[in-house]
Amino acid sequence: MVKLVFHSDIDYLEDWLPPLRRLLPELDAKKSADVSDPASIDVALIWTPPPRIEQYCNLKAILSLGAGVDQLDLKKLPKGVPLARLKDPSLTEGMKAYCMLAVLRYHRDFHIYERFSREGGPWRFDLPKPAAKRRIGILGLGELGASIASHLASAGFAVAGWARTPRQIPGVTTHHGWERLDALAAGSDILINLLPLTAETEGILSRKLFSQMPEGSYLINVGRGRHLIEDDLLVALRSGQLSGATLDVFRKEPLPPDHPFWREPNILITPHVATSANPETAAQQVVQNIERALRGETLLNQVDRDRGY
Ligand code: NDP
Ligand code: OXD
Repeated sequence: MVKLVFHSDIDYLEDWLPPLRRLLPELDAKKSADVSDPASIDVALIWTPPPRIEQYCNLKAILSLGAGVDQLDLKKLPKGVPLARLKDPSLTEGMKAYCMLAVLRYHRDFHIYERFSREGGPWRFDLPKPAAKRRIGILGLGELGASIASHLASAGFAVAGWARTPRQIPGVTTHHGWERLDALAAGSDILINLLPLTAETEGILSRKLFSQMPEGSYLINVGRGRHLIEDDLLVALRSGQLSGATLDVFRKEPLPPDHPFWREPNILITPHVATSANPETAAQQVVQNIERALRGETLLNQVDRDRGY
């Protein structure tokens, strides 16, 4: 019998249990609220840490329910327990669709036609720009960023990306290191953030970065809310330095009803739905990692806890 604790306020054990049990019939999985003996638990499958995580003193692995792990607050997790994040085709497929939709909305001026439709006109248009003349910059070229970059490049856009270390992606111009961030920003008519939240990347979407982007450009933030300095975005939008922002992630979620973003005309808000893992496919990686953890092996997609992603 393998004992697993499940903890999340956005995912349901009822969705995960059938595909997990199909692959691992001897699994005994409980929600954190139903665990009476934390010391008996082998593995944690969690979005955020369960209450009293320090009492789960025999954990062999912590498995994130997300691609990101910052929400687990790495410093507070028990030391020495390996941590893995999710990589799954369902996550990539959802993010590709979201980013393509958000890019096309700006590229084909739908954000302007939405306003004209609400306001009763005018009947006015600009001729569409060819995709090859629309420069898309992507911060983060990992599992998601690299796929989104290739997807947009194959749709004809001029795509560039930025990572920490050198990356090669056919059809995509790549930059790496802080000294190349200005070049990426200066060539981004639309900038997509797909970085993990770490001590280094927190606050990267700032006045400084916006001032390096072309006047009238757009931001799409699907990374994390703490990548963005919120007041700097409002200043950039109100001055016209940026023309619009599509935001899926926020410092505080749900976004409070009195937050100024709700009333900013050039911000489109989505409630952290850019993508999510489908338990039917992602269960395979979870079970492989449970088996690896029990054998004392390195996990698939194991997180470097010092690096933060
Ligand atoms: P990966 O870990 O696969 O990729 C991270 C990328 O960011 C890598 O290319 C990495 O560079 C780069 N990076 C990290 N730190 C730096 C730095 N200091 N400077 C420059 N580049 C850096 O992550 P994923 O692609 O799987 O996911 C990215 C993020 O997307 C997640 O962490 C999560 O926050 C967010 N996300 C949001 C979702 C939503 O619904 N809104 C859903 C899923 C994920 P290198 O290649 O050199 O290591
Ligand atoms: C994730 C997310 O990190 O949904 O997977 O944000």
